[in-house]
Amino acid sequence: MAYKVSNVHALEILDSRGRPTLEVTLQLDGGATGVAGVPSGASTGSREAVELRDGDSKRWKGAGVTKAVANVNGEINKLVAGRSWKSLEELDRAVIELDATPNKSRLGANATVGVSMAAARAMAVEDGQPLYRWLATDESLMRLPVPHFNVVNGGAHAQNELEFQEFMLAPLGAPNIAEAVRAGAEIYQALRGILHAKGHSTGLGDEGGFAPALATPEDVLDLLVEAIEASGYTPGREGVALALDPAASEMREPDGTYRYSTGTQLSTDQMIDRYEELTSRYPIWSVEDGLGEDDWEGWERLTARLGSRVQLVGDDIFVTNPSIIREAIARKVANSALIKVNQIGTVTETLEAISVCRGAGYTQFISHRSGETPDTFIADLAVASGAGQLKTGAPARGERVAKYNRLIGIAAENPALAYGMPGRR
Ligand code: 2PG
Ligand code: MG
Repeated sequence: MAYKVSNVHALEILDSRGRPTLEVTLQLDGGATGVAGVPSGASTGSREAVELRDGDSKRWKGAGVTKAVANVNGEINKLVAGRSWKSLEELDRAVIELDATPNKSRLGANATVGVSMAAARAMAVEDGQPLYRWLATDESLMRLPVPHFNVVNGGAHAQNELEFQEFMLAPLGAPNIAEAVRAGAEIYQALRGILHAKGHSTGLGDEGGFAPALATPEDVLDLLVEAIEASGYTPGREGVALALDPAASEMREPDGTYRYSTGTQLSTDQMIDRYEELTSRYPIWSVEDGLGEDDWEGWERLTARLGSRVQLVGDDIFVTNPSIIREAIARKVANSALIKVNQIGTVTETLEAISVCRGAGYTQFISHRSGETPDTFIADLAVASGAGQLKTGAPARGERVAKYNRLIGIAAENPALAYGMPGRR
């Protein structure tokens, strides 16, 4: 089966933060069309594939994406249109070659990932398959992921003092995705009530979580446990567990310490002690980016200390890059990788990163970006890969809810699909 592309083109549209991003449309000769909205991060890893921004201070303060749009409509269209492609991989590899840089800095990873996502969608339509089934390399692995609802936002995603970026609810023990979504949303509403009653702001951060003026992670974790119990759920792995993304690269100082905006400064080993204490005291099952992207030795010690009982997820440190993940596996750094399509810039390389993790027994955690569109590609990717976990913000705000709703739709189409982490049922 070959896919003949007739045209690919892009537009500069808005993302959920009101910043410009790309919408890419790819058409096949047979009439099938795929459209994709490109996500964009705020707390980015330094080795991510490059998001091409115009740098023209007269438009969007330099954040415009007309150059990336022009690369899709020009060079990339010229390469892919009018040709038959055997597979998405063949098309992605050709685009990577056309870019000819190690990090997609010439064409822009925002251009290449948009083309890749739109191509996958169009190819699935041509084959008459839903995207999740078309993306699956082994259908027996497919499952509905545990949604990780980011209900309190700090760090680069909010204007408060809270140093940790994300506090998530993970209904690991829910019987199915619909009940997991209900749990997340009920606890989110309960949390709003609790914050309000205690006189805290219920204003929202970039991912739809509350952004109260709380100072320490303990303050937030106490409220989360209270909200879980008040909603009639059990805190912990059998019920609703907690997950953190401190995004510690953002706290890293040039002298190698970690600084909280409250002034506290901790060494790597003090940070590790802190995670040991927090994960013993609270029902936290997963910690992402507990240390900075350049603190590989610290990560080795963190993994040796906590890796047998806590999921330790590499985001900024791995940037969905298969070669970096291979290096991490060899060095026993982390036991899980965050997976973001735009960090690496094509769907093919994203699938490769997932398979490298799987081969080494590292879990895979599919993720949105803090800047999103209503695009639901990652919900399908999570099901297709069988990763078992997806984080896509709070159970509120259209661009986040769209993904959770897509999972509910996929479950309804496939009543036999299992829910939860691989190994469960
Ligand atoms: C993260 C992400 C998504 P950003 O750090 O995991 O929640 O944030 O998209 O800003 O990098
Ligand atoms: Mg992260």
